[in-house]
Amino acid sequence: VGTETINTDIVTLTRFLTEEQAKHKEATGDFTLLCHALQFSFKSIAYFIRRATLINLTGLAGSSNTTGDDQKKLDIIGDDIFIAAMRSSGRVRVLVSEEQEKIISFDEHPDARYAVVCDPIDGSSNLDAGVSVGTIFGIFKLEEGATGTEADLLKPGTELVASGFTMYGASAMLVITMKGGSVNGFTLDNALGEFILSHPNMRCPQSRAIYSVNEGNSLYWEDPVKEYVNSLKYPTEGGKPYSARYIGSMVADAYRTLLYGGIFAYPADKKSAKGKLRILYECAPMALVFENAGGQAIDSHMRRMLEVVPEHIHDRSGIFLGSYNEVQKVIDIHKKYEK
Ligand code: P6P
Repeated sequence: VGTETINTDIVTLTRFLTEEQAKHKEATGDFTLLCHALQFSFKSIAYFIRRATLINLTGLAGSSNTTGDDQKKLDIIGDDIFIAAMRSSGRVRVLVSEEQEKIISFDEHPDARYAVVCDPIDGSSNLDAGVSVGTIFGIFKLEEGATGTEADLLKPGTELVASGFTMYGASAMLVITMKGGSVNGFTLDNALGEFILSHPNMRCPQSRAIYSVNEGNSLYWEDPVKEYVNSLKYPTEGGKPYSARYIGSMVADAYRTLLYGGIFAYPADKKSAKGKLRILYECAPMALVFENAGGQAIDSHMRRMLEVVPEHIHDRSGIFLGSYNEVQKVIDIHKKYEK
């Protein structure tokens, strides 16, 4: 291979974060250190997921370790890794995890100014099937004087400082965006142990005839949702029907939608009046990514997802997100039902 084809100016996540920090003269470096702890947790989780498949399939290391502890489920391992990384960063005051009923306050770091919300391993029920699972995260900066109580965390996604998600597939992917910034994709080079910028400035296509929803819930859908989905499947103006793509793992469905375009929906319905997905660590972080990539994200009341305020840390919401024009179709159809 000629040397001219080898990229010797690789942008790692570490370099990207350093360059980002340099753009903000007032930056203390705390956010950068927090992101380094984040990326370490992603590398560790990626490692365990790769090994877990091997362990489960081949029984390597047996069902318990030398001290007789039960083999932890991956969600617990992922959660433990994430909590340890956030705690040891010394930059996080409080953490919300899908795996933890209550908030986790790091009282040993009373001056830390960041709050992190996360789903350490979203979609973990799909793990045995080899489906991509991932971590979804959001970062808030606490108000001056806030001590990181639950009330400090009931914020709209518009106050997110950054958010993103990872996808632990053949090679781990990380998609991250800062408030008012672009969306950047990084691929984990397992040999280097570095996330490499592979998808700079990701833009969600404005339209795409792909819809991603669990049609197994259609019995429970409200009329506007039924009319909307039927308009894609049985087009009246002579267009071709949309393609259906549903993986059942939010990070995988979201990543495909970000890359190819289309729409992902988990509507609130008669069975789940508030929807299934959690506002703080699934809907809001994803909504920030899609808005920063030129897409849209709304809830089942057609409100901008980023403006929805959770009533409690595990509060849920319906969500439609993806290509700007595809989400607009949902809004237009719902308008017909407004009283
Ligand atoms: P359903 C996975 O359990 C999850 O939380 C998301 O990752 C995914 O989008 C959704 O639930 C799938 O839910 O009801 O279609 O299986």
